[in-house]
Amino acid sequence: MNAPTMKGLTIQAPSYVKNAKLIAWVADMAALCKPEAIHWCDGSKEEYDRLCQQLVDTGTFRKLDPAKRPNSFLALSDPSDVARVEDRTYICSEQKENAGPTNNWMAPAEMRATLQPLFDGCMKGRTMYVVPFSMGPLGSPIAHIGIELSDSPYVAVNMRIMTRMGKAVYDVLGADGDFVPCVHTVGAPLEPGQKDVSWPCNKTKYIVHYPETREIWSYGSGYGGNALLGKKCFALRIASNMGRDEGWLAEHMLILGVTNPEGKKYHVAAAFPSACGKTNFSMLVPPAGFEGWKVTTIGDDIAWIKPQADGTLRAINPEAGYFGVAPGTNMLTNPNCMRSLDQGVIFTNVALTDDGDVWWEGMEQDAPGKALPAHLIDWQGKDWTPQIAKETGAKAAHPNARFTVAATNNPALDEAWDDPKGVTIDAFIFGGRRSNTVPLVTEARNWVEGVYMAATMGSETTAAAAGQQGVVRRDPFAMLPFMGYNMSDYFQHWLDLGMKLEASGAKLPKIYTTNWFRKGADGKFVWPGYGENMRVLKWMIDRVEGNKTEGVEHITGISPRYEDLNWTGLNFSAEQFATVTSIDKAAWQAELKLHAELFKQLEHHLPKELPETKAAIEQRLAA
Ligand code: SAT
Ligand code: MN
Repeated sequence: MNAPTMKGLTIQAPSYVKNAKLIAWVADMAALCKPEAIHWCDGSKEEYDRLCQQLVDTGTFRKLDPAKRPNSFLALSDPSDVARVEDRTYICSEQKENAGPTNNWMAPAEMRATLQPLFDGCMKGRTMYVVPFSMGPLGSPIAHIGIELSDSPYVAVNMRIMTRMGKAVYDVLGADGDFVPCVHTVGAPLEPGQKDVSWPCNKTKYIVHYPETREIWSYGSGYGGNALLGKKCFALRIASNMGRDEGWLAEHMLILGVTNPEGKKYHVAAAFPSACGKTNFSMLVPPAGFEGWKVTTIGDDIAWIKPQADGTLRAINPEAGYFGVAPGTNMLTNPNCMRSLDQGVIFTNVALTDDGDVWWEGMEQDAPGKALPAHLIDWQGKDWTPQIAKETGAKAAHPNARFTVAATNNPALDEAWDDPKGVTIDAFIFGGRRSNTVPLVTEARNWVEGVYMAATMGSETTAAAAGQQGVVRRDPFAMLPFMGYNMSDYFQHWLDLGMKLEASGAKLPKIYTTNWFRKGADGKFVWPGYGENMRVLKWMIDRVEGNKTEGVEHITGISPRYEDLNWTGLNFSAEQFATVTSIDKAAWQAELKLHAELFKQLEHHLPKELPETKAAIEQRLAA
């Protein structure tokens, strides 16, 4: 039964693959995509090493100097394939309203008809990798299984780092277990004798989700968020649909553990948009003045959160690795991350040094005396010198250059990071990137006010997505690019969950908003950020612990006064504090107009609690 054949191609599944539905699906996809061969990934170290060597041989990878960066590789992408493509990303629900006004939509039948000719023969001359993966600890009641079919060995090796990938997944899947089918192609079939390029991709791109049938189809890109389908496509867009139907949450959130000097441990889940410091915050090193405090990482990008019978919320990190932004990472901004990158890393689109190591802008801010490298190969494979950079502004690393690294490389990894039960969430943080208006930190007075603040969050766009950078857009819950259904229904889902937990008599997690990014009159960031964010985190934790510290109420919630934060070890004046916390009435009036615009756009199914909360803010503003 394990060997249906298709046009001379034998779908010879390994004997440990018992799932008939899976085998039939692989056969169907092979018949459609017409790969030259099929490779069933077992997830072993040998397989990983073999595929990496193959990527070196074909020119996709360069092996870095093993003395400087053991077991590490650099991939330089096609210059057109460097970020997520939001305008090519679709939620193809049966009803347009279920995708909602924030998503691109096409009717499933129409999309299938569009994709059919693109996928027909798309893997010619290539190997189709069958990549079995678990999002979440294998067998965890919160975890789910996916199978990605991809013609990219780069995807296969990245998936081994980013997920629990390999043979053991089939034991959990069994003969009739369920999985999310994920099909990925770079969309670059090879004719007989045609030489491959180092980063195959296609100008045409489609990142397609069918929420009702829980399928993912990705065409034309080899880049992370478009191609590693366990991440945004499954763990957020498809999983948000599962969560809505089953009463749980799939969120664009890091999860950290924070232990106070008394030894009491708390867990915080924090949503920031892409490339706004989730990895840094999740690996935060408490600064001087915070002796006895400890921060540990459970996850750096995605949280799956399930309410329990006792009214608590339990969260897991569905991923097993970090796909983080390299530029700006250094021993000052994120020492734990730098140490994570010592070995076993896949770098994408950073620069190559002449001695076989990697470099990126902002790598050595801790060594101000240190000169720029005299020569590099930049992310486009071109010569780079400080002189060229000065003349042309050329960046050595792409601003969205990434590293892929196993969570187990992280010296601050939480001992419960792989616990199938997950951890109990005590507080949520929502943080946008805003040069003005939004204060450093605000505590919501209640769940509804917290949902309002998250729903109306704005953030300046970053290089994580193709398109214009630095423009403020509404990014509700930092989920705008990742929401798998109607945004207003998602707000309702959050409100319903809060009501349910409250009714069970449970203590609800507190909800905070933060903004590390306010700028002064000189256009520079005022708040030092990074490890210093511990000062804000401590205030939150002390508030969670029975309002051990004070704050002051204002139009959108409660914020600390200068004297409410611990300033030991940092020179930060009351004036500077005022610059990052002041509430400018005119700015907030303008801000509320933008909330009104958002609510107009999301009017279908918008929960009435949101405009009610807005009205209350307006009243306070007018008072
Ligand atoms: O590029 S990814 O989607 O993998 C990362 C991100 O944008 O958050
Ligand atoms: Mn992300």
